Amino acid sequence: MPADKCYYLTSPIYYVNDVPHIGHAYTTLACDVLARFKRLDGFDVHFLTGTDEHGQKVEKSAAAAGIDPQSFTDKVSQNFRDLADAMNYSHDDFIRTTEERHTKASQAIWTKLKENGHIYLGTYAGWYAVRDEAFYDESELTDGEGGTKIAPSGAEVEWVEEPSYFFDLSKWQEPLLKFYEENPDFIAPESRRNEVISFVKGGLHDLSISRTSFKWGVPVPDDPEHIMYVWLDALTNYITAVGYPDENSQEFSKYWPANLHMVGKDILRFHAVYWPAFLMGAEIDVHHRVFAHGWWTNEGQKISKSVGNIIEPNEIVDTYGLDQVRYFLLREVPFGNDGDFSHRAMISRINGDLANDLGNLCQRVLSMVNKNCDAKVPACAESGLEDLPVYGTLQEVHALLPKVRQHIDRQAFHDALEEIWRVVRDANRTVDESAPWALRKTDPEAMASVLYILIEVIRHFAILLQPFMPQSCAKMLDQLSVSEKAREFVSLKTEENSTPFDQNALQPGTSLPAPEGIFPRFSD
Ligand code: ME8
Repeated sequence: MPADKCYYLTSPIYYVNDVPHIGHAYTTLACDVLARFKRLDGFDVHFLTGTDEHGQKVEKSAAAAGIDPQSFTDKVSQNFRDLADAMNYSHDDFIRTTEERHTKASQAIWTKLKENGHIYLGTYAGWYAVRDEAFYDESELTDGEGGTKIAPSGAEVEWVEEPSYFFDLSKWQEPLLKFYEENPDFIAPESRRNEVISFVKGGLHDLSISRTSFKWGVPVPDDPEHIMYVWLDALTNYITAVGYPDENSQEFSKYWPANLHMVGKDILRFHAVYWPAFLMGAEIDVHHRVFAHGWWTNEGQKISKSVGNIIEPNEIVDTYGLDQVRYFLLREVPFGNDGDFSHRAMISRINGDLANDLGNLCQRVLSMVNKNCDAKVPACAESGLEDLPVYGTLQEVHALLPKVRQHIDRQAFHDALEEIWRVVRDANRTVDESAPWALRKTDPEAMASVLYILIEVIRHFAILLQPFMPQSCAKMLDQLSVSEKAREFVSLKTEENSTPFDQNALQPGTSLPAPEGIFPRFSD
């Protein structure tokens, strides 16, 4: 497969000590939709997710739970695997930073940076927030209660003073700015790109990349009293998973540099400043793009364990249905912006977009076919179709894939869905206009043609929407008797002026199962 037909994308690896909530589910969901889309579009996809298991924060949580860190991480990492199952993610690999392959890769990148002269030994004295596993400048802090100091993220910081290895980040200001300039799509959305550029223009300090005050992490090669800074360890997961340090391996050559690191806005700096600098320092190609999406709140409030308002993905999936939740999360908020989760908004999407628009279209068209066409794909006239109102909808549906592809390539999931829904609504309007139920007596052949075109339209929606709602679309495609191998995007017609008749179009005379509602209304 040529390299431009390979697609490697990653979610963040999550801190194991958190209870997985809707925010974690969201980032990996966006990756899942993208991965499924690319696979259906003929790409060789590698989709990575996993857990970040080292560092002081995890060590503290294990101590609080009264168990050793390894047993602790074994146990809690499972919560994120369970989340992946519950959300129906299609990842190809789930990495844990406590795996042997990862220790090897982390030590290898360290050694390479050292050999290249980018690491030196010194003493760190400054502010550190264990919650964020991040260092802060005095100037970034505000005063908290009882004389405490608070980082911009809200985390409390502590004063740290200890021997430490440093990475010469200050030397990377110019190379990074040049890289951003030459790669205008590297950071998205645009507003985030501007933030990163002005941060880098403000000057970079060398970065402390080892600690001696705790033990839970990857030991520094040749100086095991030092533990690698958890972010250097964590970021390296993206190359571990494709075979680093074996840069000649098939996996590495095929998939690296990654096409996309998907992250939340809180960790953009690590992915758009530190990680490219580490990669450049180790003479490894830099990833193509980082997308930093926005932040979810719950009914207007920040989501946090201490506030006690965590939205557990399992609970909302049980209440509303898996595909309904997947649809809602990517439709409700323009991807990149902050968003607010509210039950009212969820119900409105389920009853409006899913039940009234798409569900109703499928249900009424398939019921008419079942009743009036002997439960078989009806025959369609080969000419004179242009005069039917549904013909315009068919042409629109044929033009959808290239438009949706463009939106997906910008990670504009909401625009992709809106583009499809514009045609779903149009299809419902043309069903009313064509009134196939009235044609039954007056012109049964025209009725058959109208219904044929409408089920072709539905076939296109079902194929296109699979990345977002895999289970529901599989049901829709089963109801149209579409074979497994005819569910990829090559089976779609994509020319505006084409008629439905090609080898992948539904074959008249094919038996169809009795239709069943797929998108029920939600009532309290
Ligand atoms: O930062 N809204 O892990 P983490 C949207 N281990 N997204 C949210 C969210 C919210 N309210 N809350 C969390 C780490 N997220 C590091 C990452 S990567 C090499 C290491 C999502 O468990 C969002 O993607 O704190 C955010 O970036 C991520 O969870 C942080 O997860």
